[in-house]
Amino acid sequence: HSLNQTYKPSFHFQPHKNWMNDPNGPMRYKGLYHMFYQHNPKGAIWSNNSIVWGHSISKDLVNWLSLQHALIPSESYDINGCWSGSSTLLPNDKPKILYTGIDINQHQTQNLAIPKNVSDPLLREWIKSPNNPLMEPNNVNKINATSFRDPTTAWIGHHDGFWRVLIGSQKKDKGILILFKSKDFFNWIQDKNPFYSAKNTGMWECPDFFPVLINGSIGLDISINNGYGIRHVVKVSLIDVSHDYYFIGTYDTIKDVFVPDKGFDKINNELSLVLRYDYGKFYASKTFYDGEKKRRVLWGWINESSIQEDDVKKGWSGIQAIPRTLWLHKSGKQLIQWPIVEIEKLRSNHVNLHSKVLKGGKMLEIFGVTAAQADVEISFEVKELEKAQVLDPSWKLDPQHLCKENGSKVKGVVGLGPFGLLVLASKDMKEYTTIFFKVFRGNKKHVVLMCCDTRRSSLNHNNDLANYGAFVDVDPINEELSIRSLITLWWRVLGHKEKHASQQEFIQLWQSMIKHTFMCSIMEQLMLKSRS
Ligand code: DQQ
Repeated sequence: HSLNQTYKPSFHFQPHKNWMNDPNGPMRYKGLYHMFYQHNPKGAIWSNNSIVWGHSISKDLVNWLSLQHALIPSESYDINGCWSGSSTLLPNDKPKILYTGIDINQHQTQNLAIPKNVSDPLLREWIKSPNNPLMEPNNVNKINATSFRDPTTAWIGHHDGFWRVLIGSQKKDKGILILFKSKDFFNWIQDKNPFYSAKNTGMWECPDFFPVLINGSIGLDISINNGYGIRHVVKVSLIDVSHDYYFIGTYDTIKDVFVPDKGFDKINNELSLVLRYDYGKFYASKTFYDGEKKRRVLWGWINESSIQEDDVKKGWSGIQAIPRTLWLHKSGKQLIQWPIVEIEKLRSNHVNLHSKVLKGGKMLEIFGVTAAQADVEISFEVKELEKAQVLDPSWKLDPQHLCKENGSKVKGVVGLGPFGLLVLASKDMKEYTTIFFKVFRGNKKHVVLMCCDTRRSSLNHNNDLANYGAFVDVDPINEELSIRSLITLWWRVLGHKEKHASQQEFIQLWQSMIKHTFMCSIMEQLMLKSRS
């Protein structure tokens, strides 16, 4: 039963119905992509005792076939939920899942599951190890029993042959990554030093750890860890602020610790200086290495913008962001991301708008986009850059805040900006989503601000109508400012009485910018638009 494309967004991964959150254990196995996810099969909202691992497979990361659940709560160590985790491909293509179980006492334990039949490329059935739980909080290790979860993909240390895995945790207000080692994947020993930790950050959820090439965009298997020419990335999801932060640094294979580069060590005192994968809604993300295509692919969860009552009415909640290929920029200072190329095969009817001059306060309509999905590419060449306002140092430099100033003003352009797109504007202009740039003059070069304002995205003010922004490192003197925006317009007839059913439109925007150089920021959010 493949997904009925009429009723599902073509761009985004989601289950047939009900609640979904974190991506879990993504991998490629015997020519198929596997995607697991946190799922409540009983309803469209979160459940504190019935979360399972949903499971789907795909040949291309675009079209998905949904399978039976891979893991469901069944044993004393996971009876209150099968929470997030990762998969590891052991030598000779032996997949294993490590996941967090919520036990009868609501304690968090780490457990192993293996395929019942490795010759089934669909890996439909998973068996929980009789040795479970493999890692658990106790009086000796003094691990916080309710802050001990989300194992990473495991990697092997080539000098000692031991497997290693990281578990997210917290000690007082300090986020920590606990390292466990094992010779056989069953018996795991806790390392005395945390792999990495930082003060004032709270619990670190869904950690991710992987190598990146210093020079080039191809991906690397996690077990490549002592080669020349690689750096390492640690990602943590901060529960208090619901964002995913990453650090680039060195993996010291002897001490078994991660040492962030200068500039990435700011998390202790200034979170806003640490880079995020995404400046919109994007959480609990996880990468995997796609050995076939030699790339590292990033998945992340986008939570709903509607309120729970509406989620229950519509029968589902949560989507996964478009998978992105991810690599290190040649500067070594940030990661670059771009939607997987496969998504481009969904493009069919081209609508072209030739170069036009956009005057201050004027709007241009793009006619002819009638599809339910659109993949929009647009670029702006900015004239008269010298007229850009100077970025006054006394202004608060929080980009989200700067986006708010004048952000909602579509007309009345002052200096350079805002200019950009009004997406899915209704005829009466009562609803639209604004994606725009503003250009300022900085000390040495121009400062480009990229914003997404959803305050007018819906007339239903119960929705989260947030405002997003980030600075993007491009130089408008030498290059155009470009945006790619993936738009899903999805409606589904609600309720049983079709005649009286209301229609809802769902818009999901993917936007980013790249132009020969930096991939600078990505914002992605789900917006709910309702029409009577
Ligand atoms: N979601 C899972 C946890 C994880 C959290 C539970 C992050 O394992 O820490 O569904 O969204």
